[in-house]
Amino acid sequence: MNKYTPNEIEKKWQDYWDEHETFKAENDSDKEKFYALVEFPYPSGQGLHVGHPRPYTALDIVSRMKRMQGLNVLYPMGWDAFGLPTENYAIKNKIHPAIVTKNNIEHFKKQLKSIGFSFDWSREINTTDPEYYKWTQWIFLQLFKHGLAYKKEMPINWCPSCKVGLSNEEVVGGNCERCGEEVVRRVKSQWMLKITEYADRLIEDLDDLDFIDRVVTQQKNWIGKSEGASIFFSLKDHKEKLEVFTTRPDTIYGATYMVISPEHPLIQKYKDEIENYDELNSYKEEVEKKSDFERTELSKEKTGVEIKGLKAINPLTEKEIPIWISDYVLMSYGTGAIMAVPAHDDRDYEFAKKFNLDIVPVIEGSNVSESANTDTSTGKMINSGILDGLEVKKAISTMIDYLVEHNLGEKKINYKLRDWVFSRQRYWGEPIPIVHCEECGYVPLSEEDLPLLLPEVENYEPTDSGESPLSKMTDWVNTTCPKCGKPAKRETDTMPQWAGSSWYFLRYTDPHNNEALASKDALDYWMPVDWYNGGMEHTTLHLLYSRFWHKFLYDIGVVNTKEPYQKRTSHGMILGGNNEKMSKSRGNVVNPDDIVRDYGADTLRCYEMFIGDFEKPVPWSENGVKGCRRFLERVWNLQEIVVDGDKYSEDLLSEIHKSIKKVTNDYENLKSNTAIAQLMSLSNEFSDKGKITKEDFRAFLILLNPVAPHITEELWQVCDLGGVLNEMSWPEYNEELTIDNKIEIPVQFNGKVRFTIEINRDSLQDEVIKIAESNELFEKNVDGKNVVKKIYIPNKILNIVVK
Ligand code: ANZ
Ligand code: ZN
Repeated sequence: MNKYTPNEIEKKWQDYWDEHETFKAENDSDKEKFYALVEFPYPSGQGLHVGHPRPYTALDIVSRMKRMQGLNVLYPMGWDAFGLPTENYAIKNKIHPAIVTKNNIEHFKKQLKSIGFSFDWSREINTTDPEYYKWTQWIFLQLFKHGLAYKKEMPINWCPSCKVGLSNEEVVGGNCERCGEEVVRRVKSQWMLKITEYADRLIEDLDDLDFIDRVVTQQKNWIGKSEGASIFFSLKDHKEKLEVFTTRPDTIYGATYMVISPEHPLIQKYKDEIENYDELNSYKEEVEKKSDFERTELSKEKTGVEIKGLKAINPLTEKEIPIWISDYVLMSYGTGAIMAVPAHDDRDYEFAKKFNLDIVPVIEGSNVSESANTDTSTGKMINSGILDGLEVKKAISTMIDYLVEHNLGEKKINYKLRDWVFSRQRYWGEPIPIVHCEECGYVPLSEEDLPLLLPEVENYEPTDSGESPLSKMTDWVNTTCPKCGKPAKRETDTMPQWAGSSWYFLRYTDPHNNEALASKDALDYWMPVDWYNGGMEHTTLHLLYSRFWHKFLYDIGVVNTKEPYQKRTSHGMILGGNNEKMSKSRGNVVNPDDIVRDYGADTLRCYEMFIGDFEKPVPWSENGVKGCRRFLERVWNLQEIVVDGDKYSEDLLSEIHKSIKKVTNDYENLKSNTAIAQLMSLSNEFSDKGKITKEDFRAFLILLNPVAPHITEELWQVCDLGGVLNEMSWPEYNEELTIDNKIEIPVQFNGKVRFTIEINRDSLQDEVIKIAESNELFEKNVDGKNVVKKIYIPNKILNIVVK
């Protein structure tokens, strides 16, 4: 027997698969399809990380199994290659970002190939390829033509270090998601996409999908649908109404003051009447430096200024109440104004305490100040005029009816979701195919002029004014208006990183199409993606954005499914050995190349699947890697005990059928860890027995193949098992043979379980009683009394009645 030499074997089979296009998916096929998708990587300069292979292996296992089950499987890979790190690297090292990208992709691809994933490489895509981004631009034009892309002066989140505008999603805890720098606000004219128009559908259509619960919850929370009412408060001595949004119209009798956002237009409008305008203005200037996150943090000390010279009237109590400005009310949510109910809202309570404002409880026993009960969702209304005595729920609907009837307000639904800021003032992104003409405004390029290529620039540095580097390219910027032919200027902002990934799964179905983003036939056949696995960090960004684009493409008849992905799962992170996130600075990074070199790709794959529950984060362990290598060594040695025989060994029959059932189900449910444990146990039985038939070994190798594709192919060949493994069919099991013949049943005495016995399934009553009586605990429990009854419920329980 030869030694197990993964480096030789693995290369050999990878070349074989390449040469035979083993994993090529067919577009014109009568077979049932299965589309498995993993998030395509950003080809960074660091190369592959051991975190990448975890999800890739998990769906590789599913893909390999499904192929052997007779399905036409599409399992593609590509590159999400526009983005800041590449641009920053290009700036620093004075290399064109396209070249940096090309080099990084080469490196990534080599690494991925060395791990033996069954990707269909003939469908590789790259978002920075003009043949690809032509269609990203095409989709943008459709959005524009349908009124879903518009330009707006927006206070945006600005990262002073990256010199780039960030979407809310890219601001984490008030800091830039990429570099960690504190984000400030800045007003810029930005391209926006109207994702809010799809808010309801993005929530409702989740019901028909097979997404894991935490993804569904996070998406719903992010969209943040809240139902309530708009209420109009009058300004004293004016016709003006101040509109607020509240989810609790029932608490209106407790509204003792109002708070408006420091940016609220009311202040400008009544500038002349307001006595302390300067004070308000300087407060506003302070506030503008803060992010929304900081402003609304619960624990923060409350600040604010009362507006002198303006008062509001509570429409129900008809009392005159003060109006304040405070940073905790955001201009970007609801109407930018609230009625403050300090007795039942934490922020209002702290604010009222600090500034000595009236606090009037309106729900019995659920005052914020009485910390014993702060649940305001139930209880009886008090101090509340027409609502007195009503339950909260009833009070809400009663108040809404009252407000509507008296023209004081209306039912209202609000969303936390904001429109998507779609411009970046950077070079390395898709150019936005729009021209600005003094006469015609924003004019789309004609579709024949796509792709609009990124021009070559000398310098990729963003300008200090925050304009894109493209703005310095006057030759490129100055153009003619596609509509009237007069001089016009090109848009110099580029698209954000999320653009290319918002539709890439469509391109995989037909990646070389020049006429359309993909052919109708290809889309009809392959969509939706049957199973998409990706990181939880992409739940509110990529996953939501791509669902939005897909729904739009559905509306305009480009795709035939409402949703892009039928099923969504997510993996836990692989941490460093010290349980911390792997990072260069912590010095705990493991390079997959080293593991492949020292132990082999099959060991890496096996270890990443055996390491723990797929959904949970888990620390890396070199010992665990060694354990998996030892397992594969034992598998390698099994070739010594294989003898001729085209049937399963009689005494392994049950164990093999059980393994087929368990492994098949486990793979299907992302439980490869327990599947591998089952195969370890089966291989032990094989070696204990000392002799197995070829058929025994065939079943075992096929089951292990999705996890360890190289060693299993090699053993198949070495043992002369016929053909090549990947062309075999997945083994079937016989349910009857998987059922354990031995079962345990409890024995009760006067209704209490005293011990259990092991019996053969379907034994006769007499045999069962005999076994029970022979147990030493039987006489002890009879305890000298008379046995008056013995009741046996087959395969379930034996009841003994003593008196
Ligand atoms: C009165 C009230 C009484 C409120 C009470 C809450 C509890 P969600 O669920 O997040 O939609 N609010 C409205 N607009 C706001 C803004 N621009 N900035 C800050 N807060 C704002 O929350 C809705 C509630 O948040 C609204 O209902 C309003 O306070 C506040 F016992 O009105 B409520
Ligand atoms: Zn024009």
